[in-house]
Parts: sequence; structure tokens; C-alpha cells
Amino acid sequence: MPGRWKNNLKYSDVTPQADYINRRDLIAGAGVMAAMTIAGPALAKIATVPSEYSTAQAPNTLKDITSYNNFYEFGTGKDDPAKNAHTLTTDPWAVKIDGLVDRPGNYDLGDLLSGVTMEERIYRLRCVEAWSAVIPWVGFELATLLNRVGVQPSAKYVYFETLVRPGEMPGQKRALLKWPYREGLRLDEAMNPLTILATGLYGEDLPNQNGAPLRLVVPWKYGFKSIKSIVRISLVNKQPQATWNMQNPGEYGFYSNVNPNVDHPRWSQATERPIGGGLFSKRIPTQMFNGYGDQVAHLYKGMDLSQDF
Ligand SMILES: Nc1nc2c(c(=O)[nH]1)N[C@H]1C(S)=C(S)[C@@H](COP(=O)(O)O)O[C@H]1N2
Ligand SMILES: [Mo]
Repeated sequence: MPGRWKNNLKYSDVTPQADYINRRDLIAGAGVMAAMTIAGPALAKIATVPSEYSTAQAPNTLKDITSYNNFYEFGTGKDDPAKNAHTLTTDPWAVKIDGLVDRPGNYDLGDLLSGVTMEERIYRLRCVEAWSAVIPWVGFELATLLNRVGVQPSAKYVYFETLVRPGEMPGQKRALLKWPYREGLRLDEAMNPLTILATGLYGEDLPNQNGAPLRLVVPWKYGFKSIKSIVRISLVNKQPQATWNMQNPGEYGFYSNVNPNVDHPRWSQATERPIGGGLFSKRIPTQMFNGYGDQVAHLYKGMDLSQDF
């Protein structure tokens, strides 16, 4: 793979000024794809234009974001991923894309990402433990990737799997969960522009504990839907397995939308504790769909979200 992702490359480094200025218009057409492909895989990794969905809220510090994590492959404690994830080799990295797609394959990550438009995004990511953070992700729309591999009309869901490599993921030596960690989205959720694949944060490659080299971010759903260190993306026609839903279907539904009106059986989901303010910092009200209702509420029209939780 031609070098690791360089998130500090600016679009203007490889693109004429006029294109840079008109970037947003170009994204809609094939022009950008072509330009990036010609620039070559290494140069195609371009970031740093804020997403229109970025919140104005100040992000958490890099230290907060990288030292309080959930990543059971490295242990169940919030500080285990920071302690243990350094053992994971993330380069080379392959992602298998299969199922109902026109161009299935076992793709090298660098090849897969060459030509994918990069944008820096700032999203609030909520977690089921009722803590929350504001994280400046570097990523791109999952839809961009799915469109490149060609989703077939019969596909209804997208299924994801995390790497299984017990030699480098000590948590996998125990049956803490059924490995691989797996997740799924309905196709329309997957195609929503708020659903991103992240490759970095704070303009740098993703730290291992945050899901290097490629993780999902679905900001209107509880944290566990945002699967880390992805090695497989399958387009399927039936609702796929999802780790926490398999583990305990009474507590974790397939949808897992952030919803202050539907409590988890063992705790209230009405409020959350922003991380970074110390353990006794003030809880704040949780918003429906984590505040992204304008973008995603239409996906659930007509559904009873207390049943489809
Ligand atoms: N492969 C994998 N992905 C995972 C998890 C995990 O244990 N394994 N934990 C999930 C949970 S419960 C949360 S809250 C988020 C945490 O993401 P963060 O550590 O980047 O904040 O990752 C999710 N993705
Ligand atoms: Mo979580």
C-alpha cells in the first residue's frame, strides 16, 4: 500500500485553485473522482474541509478522546484500549467487500480509499453508557464507498465485521463477546450523509484505540453501533447480526437510535455525562437522535421507536 493515509494533505496541494473553490459543486459530479484518481492513491487522501454537519461545539481534547474508550478486543475497561491497542498492526490492511455488490473484492485499504473524497467532520458521538463526546473525525461518507463498489437493487442492509486477530487483540482470547464484533445498518441509514467511515481524528491517522485504520461513525445512534477496525463490509438482503443485539436482544435493539424517551432496562437514557469534565461533572439532557433529527428523523417515519429501539 502506497504509504499511510496523510490527513494533513490539503485539497489545494493537489488541485488547481479554481477546483478547490468550487469543490462542493464538483463533488456532485465525476470531476473530483477523476482528478483524484489521476493524482494517485497517496495524494488522493485529502482532508480538512469541515462538513456542513459539523457542530460548533468545542471538541474534547485528544487525551480525552484517546484515553476513555470501549473496544472489547483490547479489554473491557475504559482505559484498556489505550493500554493495549498499540499491539495492533494496521498496515497493511485489507477490507473484504462482498454480497450484493457489482465489484466485490478483497481490497487493500489504500486502493479502496484512493479517490474517495475526504472531509474533516466534527460529530458528537454518544455512547450507551450515557457519556458523550465531541470528536473531530476525519472521514468520508459511507455512501461514497458504497457507490463506488456498486450496490445491487436487492441489497437492503449493510453488515460490518471487525478484525479477528487474538495474537494482537488480547480481549479476543476470552469469550467476552462473540467474535468478530459485528454491526449492521439499514441501507437508507448507511446511505445517509451523516454516516461516515472515519480514518482519522484531529487531522491525524486514527489512534488504534479509536478503531484504526477504518471505523464507522453513526452520530445519531448509541456508540456501540460505530464499529471499529473494519475488515468486512457486506451488502445483504436480511437484517444482519449486530453484536450487542445478539448478546442481549432485550436490552439492545437493532436500531439503537439515541432516544431520551426510551430507557435502557437498567438505566435512564434521558441524560448524558460529557466526558472531560471529571466524574462528577454535570449531566446534560440527551437529545432525540443526538440532535440530528432534521437529517435522520424521516428514516423512521411510521415506526414505533419504543418497539424498534
Ligand atoms: N470492534 C469494536 N467496535 C466497537 C466496540 C468494541 O468493543 N469493538 N465498542 C463500541 C462501543 S460500546 C462504543 S461506546 C464505541 C466507542 O468508541 P470510542 O472509543 O472511539 O469513543 O465504539 C464501539 N465500537
Ligand atoms: Mo458503548
